[in-house]
Amino acid sequence: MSSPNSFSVSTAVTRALSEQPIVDIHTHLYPPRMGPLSLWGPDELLTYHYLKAEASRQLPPGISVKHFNGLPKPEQADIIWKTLFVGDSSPVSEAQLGVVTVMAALGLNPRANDLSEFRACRADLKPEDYVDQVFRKAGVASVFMTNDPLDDVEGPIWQEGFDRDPRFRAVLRLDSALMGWPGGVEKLNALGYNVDKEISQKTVSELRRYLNDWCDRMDARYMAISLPPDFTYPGKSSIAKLMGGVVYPTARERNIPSAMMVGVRRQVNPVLRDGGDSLGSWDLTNLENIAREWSDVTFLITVLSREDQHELCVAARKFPNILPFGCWWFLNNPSIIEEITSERLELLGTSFIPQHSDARILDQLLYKWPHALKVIGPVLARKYGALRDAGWPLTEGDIKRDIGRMFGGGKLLAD
Ligand code: RAT
Ligand code: ZN
Repeated sequence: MSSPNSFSVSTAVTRALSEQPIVDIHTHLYPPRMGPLSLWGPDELLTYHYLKAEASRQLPPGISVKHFNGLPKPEQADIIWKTLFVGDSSPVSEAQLGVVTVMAALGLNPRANDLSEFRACRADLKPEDYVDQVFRKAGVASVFMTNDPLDDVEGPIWQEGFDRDPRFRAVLRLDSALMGWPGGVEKLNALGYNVDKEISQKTVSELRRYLNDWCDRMDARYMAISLPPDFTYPGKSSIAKLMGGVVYPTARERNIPSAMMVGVRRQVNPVLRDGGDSLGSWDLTNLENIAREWSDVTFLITVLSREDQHELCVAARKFPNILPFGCWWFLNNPSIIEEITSERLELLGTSFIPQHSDARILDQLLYKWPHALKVIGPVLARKYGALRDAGWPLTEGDIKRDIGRMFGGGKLLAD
């Protein structure tokens, strides 16, 4: 270990980031044992909804999005490849750059005319081995999944049981059960929970039984839900009643975090399916209300609107049970990550989780983490430089320790 002031801060930060096993606290990744949920390879990578939305702006003449939706996945991937990578403009968007980074990491030519080389390159590889390879290359130790027992594909996989891979940790996702209430009633009934459309005492206690049973069965490390920008708490809406009557008390009782991902306006353009969601700004006085009322529950919070980021930091200064995390979705772009990470460091020190990947396809770990760390590294280095300039005898050990806490899942999600 070097003595204070004798080492390069930026080299030390880069080293600490590259040596830190990353705990990725929100993804949509699943282990190969979960069969069709486990996505990897060029056809999945190219049909990622971020890319689909971008391709929809310039599809070849005669191909509408509706027509595109009906095509088999490999054909969709070919169209997106031709449109966004072989066309007459450079692939500079974050999602496009991501594909280029993945291909380069796999030793492929990203300027290829078609996907044949990419499709052939791992044809003989077992998915389990590819998971090992990608985790190792990306420096990822473990990922948190997005688990929904009401999902028609996922539910039966849990019911039948499978060998767990400890690197894939469970998170009970609540959107399909609780959002758009009473939309989830039928499926909850089918699983044996005696809930009614009316949010009665019986419904509340049956929903709590659902949450407890499934947190137990999955060994869920936290519960998560995405919420629209008009979510108010307290309130008379079904979702406000369900959060206050079901989710927060269960989080308290189990002593696990309640994660809220707020600001999504679902399906503003439904033809784009997963790519058709947008965002809006949230009134964070609602978060203050929640954090004040449930002061013994930890809230993992990420908000989708850029305008809300500063207010989230201020709210977290007032309430230690608010833990901001990640630069989510439309914010997962270098210019915005730089801004958000800087303001979080300035207002919260190191007491936040800087990033999650939100990867849906295994290969994406090969770009989402390197891209984010390329921006976060210099932001951290500038801050440590300022600290040393101010007279703090900084050591490499300090940097390593902080990075360990910020990227290793924090004390809540570390093991
Ligand atoms: O970033 C995404 O892929 C979004 O479609 C959502 O999955 C979002 O992250 C979510 O978890 O709702
Ligand atoms: Zn997500």
